[in-house]
Amino acid sequence: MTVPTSTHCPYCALQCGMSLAPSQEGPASVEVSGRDFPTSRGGLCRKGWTAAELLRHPERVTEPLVRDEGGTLRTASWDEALGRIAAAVRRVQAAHGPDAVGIFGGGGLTNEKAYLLGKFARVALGTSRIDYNGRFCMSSAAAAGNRAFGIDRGLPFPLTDLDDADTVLLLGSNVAETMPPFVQHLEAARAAGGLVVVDPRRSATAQLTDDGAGSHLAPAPHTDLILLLGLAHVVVNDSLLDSRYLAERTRGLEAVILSVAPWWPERVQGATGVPADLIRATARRLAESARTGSCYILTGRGVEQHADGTDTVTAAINLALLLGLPGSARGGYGTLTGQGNGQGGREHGQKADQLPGYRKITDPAARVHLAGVWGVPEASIPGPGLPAVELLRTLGTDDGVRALLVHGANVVVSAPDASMVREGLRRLDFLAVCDFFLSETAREADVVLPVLQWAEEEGTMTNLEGRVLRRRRAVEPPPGARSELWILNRLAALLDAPSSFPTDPESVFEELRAASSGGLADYSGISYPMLDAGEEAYWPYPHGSRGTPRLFREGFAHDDGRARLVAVRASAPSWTSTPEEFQLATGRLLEHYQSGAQTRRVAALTDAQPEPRLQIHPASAARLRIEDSGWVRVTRPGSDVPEVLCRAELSTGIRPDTVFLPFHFPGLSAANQVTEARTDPISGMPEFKTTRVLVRAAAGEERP
Ligand SMILES: Nc1nc2c(c(=O)[nH]1)N[C@H]1C(S)=C(S)[C@@H](COP(=O)(O)OP(=O)(O)OC[C@H]3O[C@@H](n4cnc5c(=O)[nH]c(N)nc54)[C@H](O)[C@@H]3O)O[C@H]1N2
Ligand SMILES: Nc1nc2c(c(=O)[nH]1)N[C@H]1C(S)=C(S)[C@@H](COP(=O)(O)OP(=O)(O)OC[C@H]3O[C@@H](n4cnc5c(=O)[nH]c(N)nc54)[C@H](O)[C@@H]3O)O[C@H]1N2
Ligand code: SF4
Ligand SMILES: [Mo]
Repeated sequence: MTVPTSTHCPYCALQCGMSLAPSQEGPASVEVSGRDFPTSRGGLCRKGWTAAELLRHPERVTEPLVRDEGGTLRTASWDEALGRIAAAVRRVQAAHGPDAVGIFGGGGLTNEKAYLLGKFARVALGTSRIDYNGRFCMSSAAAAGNRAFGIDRGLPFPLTDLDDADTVLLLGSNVAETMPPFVQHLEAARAAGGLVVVDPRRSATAQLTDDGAGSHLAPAPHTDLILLLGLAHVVVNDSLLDSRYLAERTRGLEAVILSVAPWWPERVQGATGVPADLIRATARRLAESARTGSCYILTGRGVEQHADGTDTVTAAINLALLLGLPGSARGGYGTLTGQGNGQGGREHGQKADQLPGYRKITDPAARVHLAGVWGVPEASIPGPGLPAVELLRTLGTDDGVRALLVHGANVVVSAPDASMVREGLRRLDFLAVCDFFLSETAREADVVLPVLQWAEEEGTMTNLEGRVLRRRRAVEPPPGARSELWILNRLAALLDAPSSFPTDPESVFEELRAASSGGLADYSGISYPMLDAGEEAYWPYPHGSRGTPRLFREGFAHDDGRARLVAVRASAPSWTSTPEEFQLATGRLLEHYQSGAQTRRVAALTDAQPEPRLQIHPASAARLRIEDSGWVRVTRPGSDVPEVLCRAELSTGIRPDTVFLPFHFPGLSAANQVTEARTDPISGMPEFKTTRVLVRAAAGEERP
């Protein structure tokens, strides 16, 4: 009998343990089961259970495709497809310089692929223009973490530490839908009545606070910064701060005390809609738990994906520092990373400003180190490129990116102001997309290269705890598909690139170890044999050490070992809703993953959620004569972007001034048609979570 393969789910950052056994249905299929693993304890969500259906899906791309003269995609040999890419790269770079070729990567790529992609950009293409969809996901929390702690790791502690928490403040995160097996780690806090969920909607996660399990704070969208300043105000005002910790372990207290002074609870109530008494009670609960129990503050995309996301996360970290939590045994602060390799994907060089090991591309010592590992002159490594939204904005412009290679992202659906992005892609001289499905982005391409799916490849992923995991091959890939490592190797050869581009994941990992050595995200002590023997590996894991499950116990990563409290300011919101005008919040449904390129192809998931619905409060709907399941139009006033057309879902679980739309769907109902490409000035994170929109019932003739 064949032994089942131990691996992890392909989708989110929880990286639930999975076991893949050979299936009765033939050698190309596998039976999925949950496997004991600390984050998931045998649990899987519906997406995980059905992931293997995509391995032999009829719509899978299994041969290279090239666009013929008539404009249609036809199958081609690997030689022809790769030859076209190499020729286009040479042509565009000869005419417009190295930066005219760009790369857009993804946080779902294994560490090995992300590393080699970053190296390919700098060494084979000599371009600075590389960034990835993690910019849409993690960048504000990363920027805030770096600023406060000098390092950015999603959870600086194992997830199972939450099992003992009596209070958890969860801001803008809907784990009950986005990481269902995570919910078991909130049981202790719920039993103690201490789960506090902050969300403008009564989300599935907010409902976990019912029946005495905690409280739900429903601020107006985009007012979390004020709410957090208000909570800190109460902590300061009631003398609930941990003065000894603040004196010994932090800097910047005085400025933060001044910055929270103007946000007394009644004023915060006026701005956010959260009752002043609830603000006081929440702050006191947090402080009591920090003193006598175990208290965690966690953020998700709901508070991060804003034009002031970095400052909002900073305010959450400040609150945690005031209570003495980060680095203590009594709790901490963390952000919940999103994509399968959301953590590792940002550590090894596919971010515009970074080199492997979470090094700064502008740091002379980092450049010398990488030049040594890669065997290239330091001066040949380009400088920092452009963050994702800016990079996409330059597509097809005179001095912008004119040829783009996409690996693991579906920007036509998931980038803000998506119709602008589609236009940009259409202006390009050349677009190549690596994917296993003809995603909406791949449909725009001149060349599509079929790559391997998770159960067909070896590699490593770094989960939301900063723990490095092994992804393992359980089935043979379709004969026409190739690994991305092989593709990068072949393209590098066609472009006469210096250095080497190994095709075997373990060899790439060995190089990544050396490349990351001495960096913040040091993986040099981690190896495949060690992971295969079942050892736990949390970075930083320098050679000869034992890894770091808990960061900050000894000190923070700034030179003086202290954390920084950074005073942030909020302005009172100027927006008031009118009968037709709402704040549009966007987010996720349990059944679909991201742009839906994968999950919209799974019958059970699409049957459960076939289309997006605009969640709207019945009182608002009645005013606008919108019926449940009736068609609505959503527009962004003052813009000429296309409208969104979808059905309404009436629900008392949302504020009357707010509407909510999931972003997993393409075409007329794509939420990102109306979102704006406005970004956080520090992180480059787009404002996905609030857009001012007009909503109206669609007239009869407007309905599909
Ligand atoms: N089912 C599913 N699971 C996923 C994914 C998926 O696509 N589908 N994607 C994975 C990835 S990449 C990520 S990043 C994570 C994201 O995981 P989450 O952060 O949990 O997901 P979202 O639904 O984007 O946002 C969470 C909540 O933020 C709320 N929100 C919106 N605006 C605001 C606001 O202004 N303030 C506050 N406090 N809350 C607000 C929304 O109502 C929503 O309930 O999920 C991962 N898991
Ligand atoms: N309005 C709105 N928009 C959002 C968000 C939001 O909350 N609201 N959330 C944002 C967030 S947090 C994220 S993370 C982004 C994600 O947005 P996307 O970049 O659209 O993410 P996916 O749908 O996962 O796209 C991954 C694509 O790569 C393919 N793929 C998967 N694995 C691999 C691989 O190993 N190699 C290659 N070459 N291809 C692969 C998949 O088939 C799919 O087509 O969306 C962002 N967009
Ligand atoms: S919670 Fe995330 S990792 Fe776990 S099964 Fe669902 S999608 Fe996969
Ligand atoms: Mo994400």
